[in-house]
Amino acid sequence: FMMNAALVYLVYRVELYASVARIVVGADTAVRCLPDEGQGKLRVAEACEIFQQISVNVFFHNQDMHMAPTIDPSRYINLAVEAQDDGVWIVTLNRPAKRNALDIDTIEELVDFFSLAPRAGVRAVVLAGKGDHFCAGLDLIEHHDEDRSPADFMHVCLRWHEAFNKMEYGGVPVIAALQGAVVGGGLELASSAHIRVMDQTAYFALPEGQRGLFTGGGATIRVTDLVGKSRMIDMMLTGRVYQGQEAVDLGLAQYIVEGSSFDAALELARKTAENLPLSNFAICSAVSHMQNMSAMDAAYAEAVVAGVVNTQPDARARLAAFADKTAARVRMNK
Ligand code: 1HE
Repeated sequence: FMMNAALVYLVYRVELYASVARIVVGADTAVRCLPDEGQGKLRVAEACEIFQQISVNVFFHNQDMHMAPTIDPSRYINLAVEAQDDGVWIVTLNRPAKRNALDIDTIEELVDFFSLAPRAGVRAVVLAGKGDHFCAGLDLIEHHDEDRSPADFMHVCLRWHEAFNKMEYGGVPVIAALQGAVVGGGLELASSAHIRVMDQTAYFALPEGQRGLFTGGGATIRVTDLVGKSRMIDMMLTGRVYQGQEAVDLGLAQYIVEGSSFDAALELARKTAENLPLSNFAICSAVSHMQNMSAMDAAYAEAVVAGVVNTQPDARARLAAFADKTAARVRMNK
């Protein structure tokens, strides 16, 4: 019995280390991710799967599997956070009486949620605002009352960047559902989402110029990216408002709907959540990173990311379905 047990143990370790070698993950990461030896044997296929996941973590999250966090919706006050069955989460700015103006607590809650989301199994997020307006931007009353120093406000802005960068680069698809005012920092928030859906009431503006302010939440980067430098400067100088189809034509939103932008955003989020998480991770992280690189570096990084994503075991069933003609074909819209 002892001999057999030793043999099984030995084979088990050899199999595991073979798996480790196969995907080039450090042995200490591997050992920390193993089940207790007392818990029984691990088959090669399971070991490979675990290590494939570790490789994803090592490549993309640099996190230990056992540290995967959970999200506790009750911790949020200025946000309403709710999970759906299919891994779609709904995050709602929840200060309608203040037109969802972004005070520092709301920003901290956004940092918290979007820091956890990529490692907590969140497959897509609908970002919404409660009430008639998506978001009125910087909380001007808090800003007035705090009478901040330049250094203080620089740190406020850095927290905004932390939150919005987590959204844009986090790898989890974020679909913004827009209605009413999407202004100032509200537009900076919306432009950090990967998809924006507007209803007929939504309108976009940068009233900073009139308020004696300047954008501090990334509009100079993201809004300029959407509409171009000249239009962005015009919006800031004159307070010009864009709405309706014109806003879509300029790139401020990708969809405009007759009914509820929330319903449409939820539908898109559900569709998105059907993709493999690693594909979504690359789409919602790598594309943004690559925009910041030289073309040569971006092409190299693209090859590396495609090397990992396009060989993921989970994709094989989808490729097989295409090969055996059971997968849906890409067709024209009806
Ligand atoms: C606010 C804010 C706010 C409303 N901070 N409290 N953003 C702006 O310049 C937009 C300022 N807000 C507005 O133009 C309007 O409020 C809205 C078009 C968004 C909505 O209008 P309305 O008529 O529905 O609401 P209201 O009567 O103006 O405001 C209702 C309440 O929300 C009121 O509070 P109450 O306690 O007196 O009832 C408002 O004070 C409050 N409220 N907007 C604080 N923004 C990192 S830098 C970013 C720089 C910027 O974002 S600048 C752009 C700031």
